[in-house]
Amino acid sequence: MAAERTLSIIKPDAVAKNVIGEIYRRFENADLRIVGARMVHLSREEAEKFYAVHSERPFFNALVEFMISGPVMVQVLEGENAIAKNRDLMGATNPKEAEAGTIRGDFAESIDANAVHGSDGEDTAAAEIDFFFGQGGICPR
Ligand code: RTP
Ligand code: MG
Repeated sequence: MAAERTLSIIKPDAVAKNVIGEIYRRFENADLRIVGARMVHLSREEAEKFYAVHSERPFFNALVEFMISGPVMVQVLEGENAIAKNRDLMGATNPKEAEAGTIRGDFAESIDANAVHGSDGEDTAAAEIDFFFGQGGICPR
């Protein structure tokens, strides 16, 4: 299978916990390469745009508030089956349901402060990578 790319975000809770390196280690151990990365403190407008698909959901405001509460670390992961592989590494959305050994199982506090975001399909991966890296910043190897 050809190499695939996905967008990953280490959310404000995990950045505050100083576990960026721990999470990067898990990507690398799973043979995912970081081919682009930037740290950003999202504005409300950016967070609302990024999560626009959820704009009608009851948790939308809490999600946006949380995502702008501190800086996030954004990366493009590349590798075989990268989208599904990253979702497996992340674990269940609700950390109460996430298995130990997954990123959320080990680092997430709550369904809002759940440590990481990962694209959920080919179309969203392409759109989310474009959102953060459309002006450049990906370094293929
Ligand atoms: P993400 O997009 O952040 O990778 O997470 P996900 O695919 O596992 O979950 P998704 O359904 O896309 O929801 C996006 C984020 O919204 C928050 N959420 N809160 N209170 C709730 O019922 C609820 N449901 C979702 C979570 O922070 C989730 O990561
Ligand atoms: Mg999602």
